[in-house]
Amino acid sequence: MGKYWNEEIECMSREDMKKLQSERLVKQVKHVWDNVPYYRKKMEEKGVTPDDVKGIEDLHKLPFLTKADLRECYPYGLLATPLKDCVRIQSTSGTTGKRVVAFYTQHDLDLWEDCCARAITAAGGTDEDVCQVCYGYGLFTGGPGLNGGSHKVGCLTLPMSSGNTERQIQFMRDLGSTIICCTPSYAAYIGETVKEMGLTPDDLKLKAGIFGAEPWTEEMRREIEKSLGLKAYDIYGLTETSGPGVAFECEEQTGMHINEDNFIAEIIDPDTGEVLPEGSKGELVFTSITKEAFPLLRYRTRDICILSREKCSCGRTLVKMTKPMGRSDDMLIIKGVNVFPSQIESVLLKMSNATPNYQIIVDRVNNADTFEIRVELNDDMLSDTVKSIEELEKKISNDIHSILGIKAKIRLVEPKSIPRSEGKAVRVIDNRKLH
Ligand code: DLL
Repeated sequence: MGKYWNEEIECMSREDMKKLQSERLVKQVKHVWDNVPYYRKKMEEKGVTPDDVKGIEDLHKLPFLTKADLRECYPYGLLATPLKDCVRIQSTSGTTGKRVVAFYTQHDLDLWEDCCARAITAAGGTDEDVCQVCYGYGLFTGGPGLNGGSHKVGCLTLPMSSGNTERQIQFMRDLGSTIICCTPSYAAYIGETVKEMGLTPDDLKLKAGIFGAEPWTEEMRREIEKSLGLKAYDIYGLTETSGPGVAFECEEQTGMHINEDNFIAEIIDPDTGEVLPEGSKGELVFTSITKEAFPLLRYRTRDICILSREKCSCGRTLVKMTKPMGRSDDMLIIKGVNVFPSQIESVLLKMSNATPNYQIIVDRVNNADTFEIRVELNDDMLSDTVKSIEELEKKISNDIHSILGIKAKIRLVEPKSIPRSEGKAVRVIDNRKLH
């Protein structure tokens, strides 16, 4: 088995790739126009018809699609094939309101798994490997995506899902796992547990890790590589465009190659929507040109990054994206869960004795996220008993937990102690040094 999963595509000349993308885009625009009334309306509003799109040079004429469109169309409004042709649904990790649901035909699943197979192959995976998948399985795309990719490559696949860390390590030792796939924070935790169990990386056979779904630093990469004795590869993706495998890292470890035969990437100015020249930092926008069931045209990811076409030593010609450097909306990813400050605000606003003055403080201690919410009491509460203040703390904590699925440390603070702002309120203090 070679070092590429699909050499023809991964090392294709720019000219040929442009041609392929153009052909697929023209077909996709027609497919969407014919089958998704919501999209046709958006295009009509912008005065564009499929005839106006003759190749990727016309991509900029199409309207953007955002998460708000997806919410509005929930659940079936953007479906481009008959429901009977769909075989799978996956969903985002956000836990409130309307989730984003993505649909897949068998062909869509095939292409998605193929993207993951490219990532595993780029990390050195072959049919000789034992691949332990410890991303969550279920609606989250991490487990199912890498599981499918691992099968394609022919690895012996361990569908572990996350959690039960000692058992993970036991299996790793008993079955000689050589590749592990999970979030970087979970990888770091596994590394710590290995040490606590009195083991060293020499007791394991791991050679590669495929880590993504959340931001992580180069420092964290080195730490994980040391604690588990492997080479750590980044992987990127989002539910809306399929899941993991939209982009993957090669041995050079300097950014992720985007699977351009399936996704056209653009960088735009998040404020004006203007397409930025190559090398600029801006919001990543994807157009899926091969998806049948849930094809998104010009979908705004909100992830901020830079694209680069510099020659890569691995031989791949696929454009590379840097690690996402933040988001253009206010979404935080805490302990792997998507959190919008507005969700916290709405919990607080439902309580009569808490004020909407709050601050979210996020940090990373020993590679695990910490999550604290400071809430200002109103003046009336000051005269209350300690017991009733404790009760309020508990109530906020429980409500936040039931909405987000993760626990926050609640700290009630004195009236007027949270700094006021004359411009935008600083709701979030993110001390995680991720970039
Ligand atoms: O996180 C898909 C995935 C699973 C990717 C497993 C990689 C591995 P969502 O839950 O829809 O999908 O979250 C997508 O997560 O817009 C980014 O903000 C963030 N994200 C994903 N991968 C990375 C990464 C999956 N490698 C959102 N580095 C995206 C930084 C990442 N952020």
